[in-house]
Amino acid sequence: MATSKPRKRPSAPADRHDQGHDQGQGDELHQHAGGSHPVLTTNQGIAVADNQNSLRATPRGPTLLEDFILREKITHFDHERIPERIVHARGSAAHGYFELTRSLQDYTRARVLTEVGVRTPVFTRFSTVAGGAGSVDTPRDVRGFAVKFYTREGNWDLVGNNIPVFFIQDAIKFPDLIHAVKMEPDRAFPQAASAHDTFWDFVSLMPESMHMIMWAMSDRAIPRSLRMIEGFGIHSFRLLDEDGRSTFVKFHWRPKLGIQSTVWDEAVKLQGADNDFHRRDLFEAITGGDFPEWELAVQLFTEEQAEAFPFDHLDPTKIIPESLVPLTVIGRMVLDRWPDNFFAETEQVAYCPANVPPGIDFSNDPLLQGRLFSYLDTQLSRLGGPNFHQIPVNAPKCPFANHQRDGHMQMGVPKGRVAYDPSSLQDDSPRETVDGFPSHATAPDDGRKGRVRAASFADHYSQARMFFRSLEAPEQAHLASALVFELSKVETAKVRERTVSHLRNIDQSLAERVAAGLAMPTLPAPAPTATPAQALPAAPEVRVIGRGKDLLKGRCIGILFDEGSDAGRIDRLRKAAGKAGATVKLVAPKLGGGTLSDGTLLAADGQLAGTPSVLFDAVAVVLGSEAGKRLLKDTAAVDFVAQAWAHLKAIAADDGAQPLLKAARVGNDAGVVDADAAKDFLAAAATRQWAREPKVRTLA
Ligand code: HDE
Repeated sequence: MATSKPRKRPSAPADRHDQGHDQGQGDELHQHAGGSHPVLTTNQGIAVADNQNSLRATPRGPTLLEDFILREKITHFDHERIPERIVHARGSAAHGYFELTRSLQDYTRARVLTEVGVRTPVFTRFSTVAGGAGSVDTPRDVRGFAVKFYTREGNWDLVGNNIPVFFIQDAIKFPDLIHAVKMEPDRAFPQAASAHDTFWDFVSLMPESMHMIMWAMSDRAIPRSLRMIEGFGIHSFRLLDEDGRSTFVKFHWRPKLGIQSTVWDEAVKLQGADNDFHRRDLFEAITGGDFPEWELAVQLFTEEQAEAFPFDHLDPTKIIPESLVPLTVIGRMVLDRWPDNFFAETEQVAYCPANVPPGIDFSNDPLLQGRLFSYLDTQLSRLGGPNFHQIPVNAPKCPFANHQRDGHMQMGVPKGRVAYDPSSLQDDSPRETVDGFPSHATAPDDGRKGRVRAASFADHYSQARMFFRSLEAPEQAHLASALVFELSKVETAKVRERTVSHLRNIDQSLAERVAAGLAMPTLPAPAPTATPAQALPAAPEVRVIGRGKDLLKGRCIGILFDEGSDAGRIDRLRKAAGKAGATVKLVAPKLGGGTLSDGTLLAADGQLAGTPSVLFDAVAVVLGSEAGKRLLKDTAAVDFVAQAWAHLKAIAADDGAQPLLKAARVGNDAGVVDADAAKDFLAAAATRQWAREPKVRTLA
């Protein structure tokens, strides 16, 4: 109800919408009940005195249609959702900057790649591909890695993934691929999962997807953190120098924290423990001042070099091994600011691979060519019209001007009579640039039209084999087990068999392991192919193990304690872990924590029942003997330890925790240490205990 308290003049609110408004005018009328809050108004600027009750005919009578405050509020609410992205719907993003450390001026005139030391603002969005906007963060899936550089010469969008190849060679297959991987249309499940018939039916009929399948079934597709994934532009692009001479380029992002993955059982349990595991991790790191960072590296090569490659670099199912073209680091990206508003920024950001400044150009990769069309097209309907470039997160930060006018949600107020070109009536109307730079490579094409696939795109197995054979043994076992898991969800026997028939062309041992994991009575014949796999040198860069960094920075250690826990021990562990760069979170059966051995009260960050050990990279269990016995009756406590053991994590435990370790069937290895051996614990916590894996699960 309206208040009768004295009214004060409000101070200017940060989120005040002043657009199109003569500032200050009417402010004396917008006074409110006190304090420094702005006055609540309708979208028309009418002050609202009662935001609790709608207008009624009588206190218990009907609501009146004339209540424009209610109608406006509900109407706006009814339209709050926009269509989610058809792919990459679930994402998290952050602001930051890109700083060039090495000039590419010999190759390009794009200033973002030639001006060393200049910090270009960026907005970077990470995403899963298959799930809807409200799905989980940790399914087995490719991760999107899209960077918008607000360069001085206009926006450059490098819209990549965390895997350097793709499923298909031609954009015309994209709707089929996505229809096959998304939930099946009749039953509307599974959500955010490739483990179902339609996906495997499609890919097993598309041998070109086999290299990508190797990556997607590898540990790359179950990352520990978005801060620990690589990013790839995938396609070859071109760089153009001042004279229009072109060099091919592939872009790579490499995380400063190294690459790190989860184990599959952990990823599955994370889905229950925290739907937002990756989003929260990124949020906590950035808002806590621990800014994630990536190196940008390039592979540069000429047309002549490309012709000598044993594959076609225009085929997006191929990588260029680093042994062939090494990486050159040219800059770094730091993400240092979480968006102020998820919808306004992360949801409304619109990336498009066609957005390139002069000096960066496209190759003829047929997948890239299709993408150049798709993004603007989808955004017209997703964001409701042709003016979405005016949304702050999408607008260039350099001046921009043209004669495009009107349309839905036009936010600008163009002045003058001239909205065409050429014109002579207005001196300040925009004109074409006079620098004469061609902006497009001038390579001749032979001009024969046809719906054809180049013969150079025909080898579907060599790099798939190279990938599998380059992995470390535990990674190979994970990949084989992932295939067994996925195919075990496939109901149609012929689809399982057809998939294994491709595996035979990739690696016989892999096919045998998967067939055994599925208990197939006979091994299917190899899939027919005119282009059998060639033996290629190993490419160590595809591994995850060994390419991570044994760092505590970026990792999180959970300490489980309870009433009576040893105060000194907890304190020493916390200090040592903090000094080594890890985050520490305290877990107790009750959020209020407990009174420690020295009489101090320690509160927890998480309640045991809702804070399982999957949320941590390593755990310490510090319990007095009473609590140690008490917690034996709590499956959440037993699981806390058992899962840390099963997920190959370091465990530090004191005497009081030993009964719990016994109940959790924790064995002995270098990763299980005494709670007082902080140094050993932290060394073990910086990595995974791969040697333990055969003790804890049967892998294919
Ligand atoms: Fe995309 N993709 N894509 N894609 N893609 C979209 O654009 C598309 C492909 C990627 O955080 C859509 O605004 C086609 C490869 C990312 O907002 C859509 C083809 C790679 C994102 C679209 C591909 C990507 C998208 C959906 C095959 C890695 C999320 C919503 C020719 C290099 C960007 C939207 C963000 C989003 C089309 C294949 C990366 C429909 C047609 C290959 C990271 O336009």
